[in-house]
Amino acid sequence: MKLLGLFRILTINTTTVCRQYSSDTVPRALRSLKAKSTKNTVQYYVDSCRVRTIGGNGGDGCISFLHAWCKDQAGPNGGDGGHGGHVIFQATHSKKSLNHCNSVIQAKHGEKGFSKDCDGKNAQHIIVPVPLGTIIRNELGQVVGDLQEEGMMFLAARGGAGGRGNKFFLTDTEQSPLIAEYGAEGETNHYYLEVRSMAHMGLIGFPNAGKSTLLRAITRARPTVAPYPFTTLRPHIGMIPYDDYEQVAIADLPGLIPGSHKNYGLGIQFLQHAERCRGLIFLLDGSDNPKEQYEILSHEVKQYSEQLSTRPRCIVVNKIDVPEGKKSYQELSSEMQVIGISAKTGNNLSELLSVVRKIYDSDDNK
Ligand SMILES: Nc1nc2c(ncn2[C@@H]2O[C@H](COP(=O)(O)OP(=O)(O)OP(=O)(O)O)[C@@H](O)[C@H]2O)c(=O)[nH]1
Ligand SMILES: [Mg+2]
Repeated sequence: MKLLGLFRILTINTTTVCRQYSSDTVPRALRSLKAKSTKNTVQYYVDSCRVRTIGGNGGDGCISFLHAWCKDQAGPNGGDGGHGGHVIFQATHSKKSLNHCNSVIQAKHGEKGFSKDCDGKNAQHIIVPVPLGTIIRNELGQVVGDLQEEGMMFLAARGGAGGRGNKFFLTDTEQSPLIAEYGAEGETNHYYLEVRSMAHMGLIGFPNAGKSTLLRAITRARPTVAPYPFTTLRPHIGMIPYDDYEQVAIADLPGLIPGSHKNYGLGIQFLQHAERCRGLIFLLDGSDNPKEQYEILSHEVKQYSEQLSTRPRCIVVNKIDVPEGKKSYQELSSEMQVIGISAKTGNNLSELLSVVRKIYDSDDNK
């Protein structure tokens, strides 16, 4: 019935609209009744940040004397203050970025001591989870921590010790001490945190070269693939399983363009994720002058770090399924050692995987 009613209304409306048009009046635009999405579509990926870590202060000791009904001056009974909490960074695989890291991390203070020998409560430590492979630098830029393994911890700021109450100062000669300690102040330190992904191989290439397509083809990672530049805005890591149960991690990094070292495009700062890699895969788009791409990419990597540019590398020409790709691959293979693949159709991926394994196994890079 309802449907029928709706149909009737629709038919009536069409006729009225036609009539309105004919009588030269402008139809009113309809507003959508559905509420607009309030979801924030902006993506953030923080892989380096500066934090101030503040340990909690210790609780003050207490000055107190016991007065019992049977003994008026039963002696001092002021308890000690509790210790302040520490701030600790702990490496965990469940975090991939530093988005959750606040710029100031303050631990709780210890509780003060109480009368009747009651000690104050120690404050809980604050444990901040950080991604595996986080590097911690002090204010001078020196590396003071490198959290490479699951569960590794770095003590960023110690909490202050609790002050002692007057009970502690009771001696043979001093039966009614009127002294107690203040709790110590917690440390305040500044650190720079920097995430360096724990991948064995890094994929470097121009935007749209097919890095994400290749990662999807050889691993179970699912980075977005699209025919426009800068689809990938943060590193993605996938694992290649080999039949001897060894797993090699590959990182898909955002694309580089000419002048990346001058912060063009997304810049070269994502190359910090390639710093731990044993080797680099230069993925060239076969359909768009791969030789020039290779020269630009080598230059950009060298601008970032001389040491990174000396890592073992394999040069891969992608998109050999299209005629231009195949042609430029044949031209380039006469000049240098390159592997021609098609990430989309899965052509020749096994050769690439065996070269990746050789680089992974090369002793001097372990
Ligand atoms: N014909 C063909 N197209 C490919 C191949 N590999 C990737 N593509 C296409 O190239 C386009 C870009 O692929 P992506 O994998 O998103 O490229 P990307 O290098 O990750 O790009 P960014 O994330 O922007 O840096 C997509 O439309 C893919 O379908 C290939 O082997 N052959
Ligand atoms: Mg991509």
